[in-house]
Amino acid sequence: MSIVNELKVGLRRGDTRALSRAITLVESRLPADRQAAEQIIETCSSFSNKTHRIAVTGVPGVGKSTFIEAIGLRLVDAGKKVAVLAIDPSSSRTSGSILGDKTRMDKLSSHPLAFIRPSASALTLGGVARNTRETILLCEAAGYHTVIIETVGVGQSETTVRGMVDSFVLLMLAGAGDELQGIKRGIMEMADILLINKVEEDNLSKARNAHSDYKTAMHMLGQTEQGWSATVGMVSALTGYQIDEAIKMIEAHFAFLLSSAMYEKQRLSQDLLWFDEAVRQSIIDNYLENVVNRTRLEEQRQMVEQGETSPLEAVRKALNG
Ligand SMILES: Nc1nc2c(ncn2[C@@H]2O[C@H](COP(=O)(O)OP(=O)(O)OP(=O)(O)O)[C@@H](O)[C@H]2O)c(=O)[nH]1
Ligand SMILES: [Mg+2]
Repeated sequence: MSIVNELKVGLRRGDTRALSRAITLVESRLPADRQAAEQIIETCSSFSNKTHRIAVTGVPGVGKSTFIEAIGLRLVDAGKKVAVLAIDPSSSRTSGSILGDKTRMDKLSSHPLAFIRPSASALTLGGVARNTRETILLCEAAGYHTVIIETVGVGQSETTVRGMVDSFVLLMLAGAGDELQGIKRGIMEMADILLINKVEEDNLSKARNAHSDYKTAMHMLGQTEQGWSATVGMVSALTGYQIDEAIKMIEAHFAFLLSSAMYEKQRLSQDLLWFDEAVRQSIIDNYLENVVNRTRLEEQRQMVEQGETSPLEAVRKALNG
């Protein structure tokens, strides 16, 4: 059996080894691997089985991994298959080893219904987006109904991830100095559910104030593009405080998407976004595959560096020969 068929069969059976191998193909930059990956991806249907894609974001250390483990454990205990993907666009600097440690999620990862994959990718943001979308599809093909994506709250990765998920969960801290903790307004606007994490006895009253402030702030921001009014809650990922309520909030958003037909609409517009990005990426890849193009580009680049030509002229020469 060819590797492609072997992996397709493995995925259909929900075999995690086949899933890991398929993801490795998707992450590979070798043309032969990419071709195999595309053949596998093509057989993964996009939204026939109404899977739920959830992003969890927030500043470093806010408790994203701990929160994902807490909700993930409850979901698998309820018999759901949960896949967790972690994206860190900056992980190229750490070769992923630190990320690997941080996303261990020990209890969840040892559960037979959970699959955890830190995506320590040294690719460009465009590459991260491409890999992650495809990885989501592979997980769904392997029967994971819920796919949770952890992303560091640094800005651009959020927008990319927002374009891949159904529900966007933003974690915040209560009273950590600045009211919005450097979380940009744009990221708050994207949130479907905002949760204040690390709410424990010693900061309960501070958290209640923050809760009401954030409720006002989210109300002022108005409804999301899908016509949803963001909900705000308080949790402790560590103690489990209101974790069941948080799951209910996330599930309520999912139910809203399904009942309003926004689920399909959002996924279709995300597919369009994917198409546009894939076209752009493929044009770039095709161009750079050609050695003559690469050489010409490098020559012109050096000329710009040495002030021998203007950037625009260099572009024209590089692209038109
Ligand atoms: N007290 C308390 N500590 C928490 C809670 N959630 C997470 N922590 C702690 O906060 C630290 C960071 O938690 P992580 O889950 O790794 O945070 P993260 O947002 O995934 O961090 P990065 O992946 O580095 O961005 C750890 O020491 C956790 O034990 C909580 O609800 N209460
Ligand atoms: Mg983490």
